[in-house]
Amino acid sequence: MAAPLKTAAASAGSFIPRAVFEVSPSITRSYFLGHHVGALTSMRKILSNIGLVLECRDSRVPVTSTNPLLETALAGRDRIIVYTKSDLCAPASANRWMEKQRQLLIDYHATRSGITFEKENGNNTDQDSSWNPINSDSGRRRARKGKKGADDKTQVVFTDERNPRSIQHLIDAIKTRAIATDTLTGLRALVVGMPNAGKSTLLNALRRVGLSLPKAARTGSQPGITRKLGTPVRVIAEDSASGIEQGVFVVDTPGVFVPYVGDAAAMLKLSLVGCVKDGLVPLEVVADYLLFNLNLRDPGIYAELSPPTNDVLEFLDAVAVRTGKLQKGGVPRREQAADWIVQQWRKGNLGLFGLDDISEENLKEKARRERLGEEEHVSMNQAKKREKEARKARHSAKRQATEGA
Ligand SMILES: Nc1nc2c(ncn2[C@@H]2O[C@H](COP(=O)(O)OP(=O)(O)OP(=O)(O)O)[C@@H](O)[C@H]2O)c(=O)[nH]1
Ligand SMILES: [Mg+2]
Repeated sequence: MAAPLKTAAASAGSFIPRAVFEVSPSITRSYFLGHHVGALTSMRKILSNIGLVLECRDSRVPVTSTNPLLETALAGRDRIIVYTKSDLCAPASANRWMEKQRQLLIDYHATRSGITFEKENGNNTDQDSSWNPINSDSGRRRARKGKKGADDKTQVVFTDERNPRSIQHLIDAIKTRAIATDTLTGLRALVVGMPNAGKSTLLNALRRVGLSLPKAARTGSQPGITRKLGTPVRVIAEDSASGIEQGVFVVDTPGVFVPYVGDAAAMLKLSLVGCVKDGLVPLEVVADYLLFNLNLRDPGIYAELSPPTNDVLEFLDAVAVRTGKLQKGGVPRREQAADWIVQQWRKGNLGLFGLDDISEENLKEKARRERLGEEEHVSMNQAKKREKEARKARHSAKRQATEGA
């Protein structure tokens, strides 16, 4: 989601940001690890005991962090799509804009699952109701069955783990499912998603808000913290009076990446949000992509670190000097500076904005392509072949650079 911040020209005089980011097609676009494959296999094995899937996607890349592998592997199960880290998408003051973005995503998923929704009356700026999942009571009133045999299996919720209200709305949505589920053992939900999407944090938050219990899953800022499927953890107590027999349990899972990212720009986005291991795509390239995005919004965001620039080396040198990341003789440590600046953005210290362009036209076009089967799905063999070709291209570019030096 591209947050509505000041325009670059407004705060930087005559500075003109790059309109396009030139990304090398040979960057690594694969991060499919052994434990990703293992996790998929384990998930399939326990699927018959799972009544609900909580599919986490990062709100900063709500479309790019979709994993078709997971969608396919878990197809047919009731599902709630949880857009995590919504606090990092836009400042709290951009309430109306956020609500519009949410509505666009809700409409997109409704189109995908064959449900059409009536638009709400006017602008809903009420913070509390804006968190509502589409199948909450108010959401359900707006839902109408589509013509193509609608199913209402997909719900959409936005969470900020530090906002208990957003977590409570998810709990309410899960409770509705639990009441509708007739089970002697309690509803079991599987929390899935790309690496580092915030799955374990979500499980902990559900437990904290739902039961006032301490965290049960390990979390961390790098991908790959969870390596194995967890044991079921209770997040909602049994409440026979409300029809929730035995309560609700959530099973944490390792993040699963896709075999190959067809679009090089998407790989940059996933690298910037921390979905792949830092360094897989060179940090200076990731920092350059961040600089490109900062400049499109407002180079004033980094005014304390560097004058406005489109040159990443100039930028990193200025950051290194400002933050004391220098080798002997005052030579800037560019890689450290790149790492530092990327971490600052991830923490929300360099503007709150997302990277996918969530416009009505884009989402409609995406839904259309999906309907027609035009979205690219790369098989494992194709992925390996493409990665091999990219590796060759990287090596030959390196060789040419050394020969030319
Ligand atoms: N700002 C913000 N940070 C969050 C939120 N949820 C998770 N995080 C952070 O995102 C990072 C990843 O969280 P995890 O819960 O470990 O992610 P995961 O999906 O379990 O990651 P893997 O197990 O490695 O696949 C951590 O640094 C969390 O603190 C959120 O709602 N807001
Ligand atoms: Mg985890």
